[in-house]
Amino acid sequence: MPDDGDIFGQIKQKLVDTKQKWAREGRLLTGEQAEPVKRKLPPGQREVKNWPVLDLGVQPVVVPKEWQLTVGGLVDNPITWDWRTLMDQPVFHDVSDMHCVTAWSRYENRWEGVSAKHLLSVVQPKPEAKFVILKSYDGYTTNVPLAAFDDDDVLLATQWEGKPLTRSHGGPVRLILPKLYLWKSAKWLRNIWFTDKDTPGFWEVRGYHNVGDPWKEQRYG
Ligand SMILES: Nc1nc2c(c(=O)[nH]1)N[C@H]1C(S)=C(S)[C@@H](COP(=O)(O)O)O[C@H]1N2
Ligand SMILES: [Mo]
Repeated sequence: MPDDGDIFGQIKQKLVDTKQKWAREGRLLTGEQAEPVKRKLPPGQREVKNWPVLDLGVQPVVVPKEWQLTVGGLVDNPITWDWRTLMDQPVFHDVSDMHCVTAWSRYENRWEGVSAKHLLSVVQPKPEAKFVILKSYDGYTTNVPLAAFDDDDVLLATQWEGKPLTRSHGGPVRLILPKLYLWKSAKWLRNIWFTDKDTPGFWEVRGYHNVGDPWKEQRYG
């Protein structure tokens, strides 16, 4: 007990009592032990600090003024967006990791663009739509389950680390779908097609996995 009885002494004693009680109860203890390890990577991946460029050896020149995105197939409201219309959509920011099937991963990329959730709210896929086919200005295609496209961290990216997406990385607009290997994230995005019939894309018909979840190491198959 404090013997001076002043208000400051009493408040302090209350804090001490609380901390002592927490210590007796073992507050916040998990009962687990851990080594101070680096953040975990998906199997077989290594971290890089740079951002490698991978494509088919063709980097189409798509200037914002001429860029258009058409979204159609099994949707209630097919759309064609030009750059100005894209810029009128709500801005979405996110930070996420990239995992490339060639075994590099890059942590915490800061993205800006338009969220897939917003796009879906505009086009309204029909209940029969189960797959999304992405087509690009270089002729590249890739397919993803609608359930994977319809996720909080998926976006049509226009900026990376506060700067416009460069041509080599798929500018002016590319998909970013962080939970699947990066080959699913179509660069120079041109067309999004909703379908009830899955259609394997460029790499999927060449031996890459149809889904491509890095945590399950779905590289090939
Ligand atoms: N349009 C288009 N998108 C593409 C590709 C491509 O060749 N064309 N390559 C894919 C592959 S295999 C990878 S690993 C990533 C690479 O993206 P980056 O060059 O920005 O790292 O883009 C994917 N998206
Ligand atoms: Mo790739």
